[in-house]
Amino acid sequence: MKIDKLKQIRDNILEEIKNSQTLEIIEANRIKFLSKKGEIPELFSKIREVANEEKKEFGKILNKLREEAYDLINNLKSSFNNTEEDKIDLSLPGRNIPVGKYHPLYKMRDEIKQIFRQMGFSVATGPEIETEYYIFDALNMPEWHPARKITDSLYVDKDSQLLLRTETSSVQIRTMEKTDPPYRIICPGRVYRNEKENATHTAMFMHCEGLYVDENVSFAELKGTLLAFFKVLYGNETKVRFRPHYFPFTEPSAEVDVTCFKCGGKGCSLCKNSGWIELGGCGMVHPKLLENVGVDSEKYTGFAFGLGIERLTMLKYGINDIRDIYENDLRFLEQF
Ligand code: FA5
Repeated sequence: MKIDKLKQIRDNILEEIKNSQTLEIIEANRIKFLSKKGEIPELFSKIREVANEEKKEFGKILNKLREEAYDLINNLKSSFNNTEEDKIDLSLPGRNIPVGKYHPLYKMRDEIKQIFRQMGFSVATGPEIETEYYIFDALNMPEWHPARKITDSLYVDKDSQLLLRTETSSVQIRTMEKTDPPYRIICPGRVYRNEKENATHTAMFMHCEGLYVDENVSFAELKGTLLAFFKVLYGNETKVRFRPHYFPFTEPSAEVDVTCFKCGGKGCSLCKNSGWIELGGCGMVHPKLLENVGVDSEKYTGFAFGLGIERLTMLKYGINDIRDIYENDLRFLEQF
């Protein structure tokens, strides 16, 4: 074979490779020209037929052709990868990334904090695992009180008297121990009770306790504070009733009810036909509690209250079953 003929074959091969339009054609040309039985190795076998004085140049041209063909194919392949497969299409609409929302229970907790802050209360917190002292003894709970039993409370360890707090009143005691009066605090937080669950009760729920202790604090101020709170939360038309009750830590004591949101007060299964839903307990701080923490009960008086945040949430958003709040069903949560 003559050198001129080889040069012509070389130009044709390189031209054909350059014209490869798709990845499949590039691969087909690689096999056609560079594989073991491909056209370029085939040309190497023709060296035998070349005149002796041209053999050297023939070999040089062939080696260069093999190199060029190899580089060309590799470059074409990588340019195809960049332009076809990894290409970013800027005209495509963006993907919707779902954004989380604030849980209705926490919305309510923050609203409660906001309302009481405006009335001059500050927020106090404390541990969820408590000793019997802070849950029962300091709160004037008699030895016989059913809440002390494991059937009512969830003990971490009965022997060491450690239990999950059943109310956040323990935070009130801890606060009064640390500082001198006056106190004006709310204590929102999780509490735990050994309860059977139903539409209005769960074993873990959120409490918001409040405490106001100063000179000459009266029951009228307690009523006024809670009434103002409920009116800001539910609107001016809200009706609240105070029912006499017994709590060991307050005297006198009352339970606070608000008109049932489901039946509007007519009576239904949710409110057990009473027309009212119980939202909390309250009363004037028992003098023994003040003495337990070294506060002069002759000089200071105070009121305390405890509200269930789930019940407040149910009333605000018309939720019929408290368990919906904890089931994390997106169809429920997305409504808020
Ligand atoms: C108490 O826990 C008293 N510590 C409240 C109190 C504080 C009275 C300060 C006086 C002075 P009670 O057990 O009733 O009270 O609970 C208060 C509120 O928590 C109830 O009115 C109700 O709204 C809510 N609650 C009680 N038990 C549950 C439960 N299992 N699931 C959901 N909410 C509950």
